[in-house]
Amino acid sequence: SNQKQHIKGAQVTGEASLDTFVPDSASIASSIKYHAEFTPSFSPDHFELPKAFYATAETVRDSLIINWNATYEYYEKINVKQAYYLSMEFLQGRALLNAIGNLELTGAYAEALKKLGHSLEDVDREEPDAALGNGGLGRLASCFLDSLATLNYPARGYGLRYKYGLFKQHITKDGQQEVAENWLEMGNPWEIVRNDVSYPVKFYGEVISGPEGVKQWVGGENVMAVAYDVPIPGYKTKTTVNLRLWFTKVAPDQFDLRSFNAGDHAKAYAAMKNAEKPRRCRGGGRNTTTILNLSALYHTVCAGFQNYVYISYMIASLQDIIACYEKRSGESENWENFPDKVAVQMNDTHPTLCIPELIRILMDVKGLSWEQAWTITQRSSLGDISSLIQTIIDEYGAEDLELLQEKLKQMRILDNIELPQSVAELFVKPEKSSVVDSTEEDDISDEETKPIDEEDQLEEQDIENKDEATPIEPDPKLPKTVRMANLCVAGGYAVNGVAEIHSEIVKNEVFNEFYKLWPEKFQNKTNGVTPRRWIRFCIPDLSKVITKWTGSEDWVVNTEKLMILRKFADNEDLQSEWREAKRRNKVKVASFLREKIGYIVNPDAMFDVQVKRIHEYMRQLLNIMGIVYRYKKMKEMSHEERKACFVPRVCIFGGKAFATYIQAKRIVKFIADVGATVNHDPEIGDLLKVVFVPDYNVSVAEMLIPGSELSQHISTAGMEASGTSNMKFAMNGCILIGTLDGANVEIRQKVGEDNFFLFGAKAHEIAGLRKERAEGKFVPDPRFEEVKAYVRSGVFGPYNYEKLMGSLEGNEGYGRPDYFLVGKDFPSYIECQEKVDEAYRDQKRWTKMSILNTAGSYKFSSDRTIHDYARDIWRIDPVVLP
Ligand code: T68
Repeated sequence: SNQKQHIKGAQVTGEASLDTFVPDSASIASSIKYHAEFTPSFSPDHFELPKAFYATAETVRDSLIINWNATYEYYEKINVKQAYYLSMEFLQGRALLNAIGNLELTGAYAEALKKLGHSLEDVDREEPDAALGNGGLGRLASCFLDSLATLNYPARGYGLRYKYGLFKQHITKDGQQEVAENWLEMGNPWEIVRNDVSYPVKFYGEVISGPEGVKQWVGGENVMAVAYDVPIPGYKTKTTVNLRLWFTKVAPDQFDLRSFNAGDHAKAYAAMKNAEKPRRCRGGGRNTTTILNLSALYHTVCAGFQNYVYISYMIASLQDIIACYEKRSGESENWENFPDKVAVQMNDTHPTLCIPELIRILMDVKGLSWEQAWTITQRSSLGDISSLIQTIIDEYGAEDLELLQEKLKQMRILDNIELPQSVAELFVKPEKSSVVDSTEEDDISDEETKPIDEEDQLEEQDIENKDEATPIEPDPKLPKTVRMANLCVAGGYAVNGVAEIHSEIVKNEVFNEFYKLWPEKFQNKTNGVTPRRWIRFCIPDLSKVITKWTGSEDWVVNTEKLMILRKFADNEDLQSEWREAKRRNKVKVASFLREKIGYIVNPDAMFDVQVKRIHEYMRQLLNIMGIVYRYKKMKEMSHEERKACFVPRVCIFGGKAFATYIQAKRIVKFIADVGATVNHDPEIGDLLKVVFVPDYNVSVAEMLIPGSELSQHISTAGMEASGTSNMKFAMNGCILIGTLDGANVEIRQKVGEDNFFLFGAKAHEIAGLRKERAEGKFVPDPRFEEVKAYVRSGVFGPYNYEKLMGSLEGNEGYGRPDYFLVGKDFPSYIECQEKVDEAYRDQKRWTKMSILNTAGSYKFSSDRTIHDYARDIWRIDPVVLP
């Protein structure tokens, strides 16, 4: 009752029920003071930052807990079917403003904090950005949680509580440097540890013969996975979704991942058991712990996500789902009904091991037959091939998989699946290359170009898959890798691509064999993003304009209302309000750039932005080569000519390169070098600025996207599964320049062809173009040759650009020439950029295009995606709490 009292605050008396209580600024201030004093994270004397943030967040969490308890109590009571969203990544970003926005308490909190001597803005900035993921895949998972809660769908999220988030990126004269992101350093006010919810995760063990010769796997060592719950509030609803993150009782930083990956499991275990063991350092002064934990995140989920340890923790999710099912069904427990109560969605193939694990539990623990277990599993698990291209590439480069192989054998997956194809080959392939330790960053040579190497393996694999007549006999002596995606397709009830073009590629190319076998499994669910975080809260002034012109705030939960804007796109009043709102956000970006990196940029220049992970297929290299071309042309002109010919632009880049992805890091260095030259060229002045924003993350995106005018989504066609930042930019009235790839195709349809700058080769042309390129038949555009020569001439400093420029030509030692077709698309790209300048000169036209982008973005709300999943795949209905 004390707890309730302080939540209600000093002013609340009488009969007010906690469920209906809406706090005012005075009660909020008193709650904040309570936490500042009684929650033992900081000393009591001063109410300063960051303490003010933690105390504030704790009061919000209190409110969330009340709603959250009500949510799950009710689901249990009515025993409703739930969706379980399993993802190795959640890119949550900051939670405070989002939570109080959803609770409709932003004003009250701002006032309360003011009384206590702080601004809400300053308090917000103290929150660490929770980056338990790399990019699009993790952010999609977070948008989905927001929509699930907002739309009142009975659901839960499951993931991993990584001790370190994705690294912090510093940009120095040498390019990208990585620094550990210790996001939990001061504690996480949003989470609650559930010491009573923990499950053993078993390693090793043996297969024993049980009664009647039935074999069973008995696990050996146990590690305990403990639940940490994070409440995810919906917008203007009491429904609060639980994100359950697993953590080990033995901290993962004590686990010797390096030895484990190298096959020395005994040593890894010894290290893990000795939790107090002092941290070791290794040569070069780099701290092993840091490396291990960073590796745990991005090697596990990026390079070798089949890494057994982390996926094993995910297996705790399944035990939890089963325990929850048993608890709810009580006496009437009937496993046949399991799929009527449970839909397990896997975000990409990373959590695929849950499929054999569910089968194992149902057979070995619950005593079901193979047929029953297989059918139940198929009916309740669902695969989402969200980053298929990368995934397939990754899994064929996987390492150290003896354990997985063993486990699958133990689960008798391989003995029992009957398919018209060679079973062993579908799920397990012999390891061709020797085992590589993916955590050995130091050992990776400068020649490393990982994605390309992996592409090679993919191609080999494709050939194997297609060659039914001559199946390759797996060599039993070699270690084997699991084909996670194949397992996912076979073991799941449905598989979906994440944009229409991607779903077609999935059906017609990547999984064509499976598609022929089970056409009914294959679906499309075009991705979406939450309009709460990505419009309503990140650009409040434009939101007000939208609300005014669409007549209400309904668009926040019903984005179809954004289409109303279409009929006013030419209206001068709307246009001037629109321009003002956008300009205010450009000014915010300009001050951020000044504060962060000391660059002064002109807010009246066009803000041209490319922010996403740095990857060759995303072609930041094409963007920067285009900028170099622009710069060179400017240099060749007189001052007057320059001004007449070019619209002033601020070209902004942001994104992280994987620490071991050398080619991507070269691209970062190149962009930074071009910036250093161009930005200090007095002849150029405000006409061109090139900025690399360090440490791009969710919070930076929330500030940058609203202030952008042109955004670049220029991947080699067929390589971007969907993209989701393209949707965020369109929502924020930003015009896209892009290829016909991923969701760009659908965005262009919705915003109108005239309001999208299209260029480049089409997906179906790519294979032919690559072949032509490899055969030396490609004739490069002279402007492209000119740019390469200019870079090589040393204008941008002494760095050796040969590796970068050479990759565009296929010089010896690098591999395939210009695999991502930068040279091929260069002419159409720079010509398209000329059209961009022309359009921008006519501000009326540009504003109209901007309005039509926001209007047409209605389709790309994650609410639409979640409704589609719920209806077509999960078969769950919304439940509004009483
Ligand atoms: C992204 N995938 C897709 N993967 O690239 C993007 N992969 O097109 C899509 O919009 C988004 O998923 C959501 O569906 C990723 O971000 C990864 O980060 C990743 C990590 C580990 C292994 C493989």
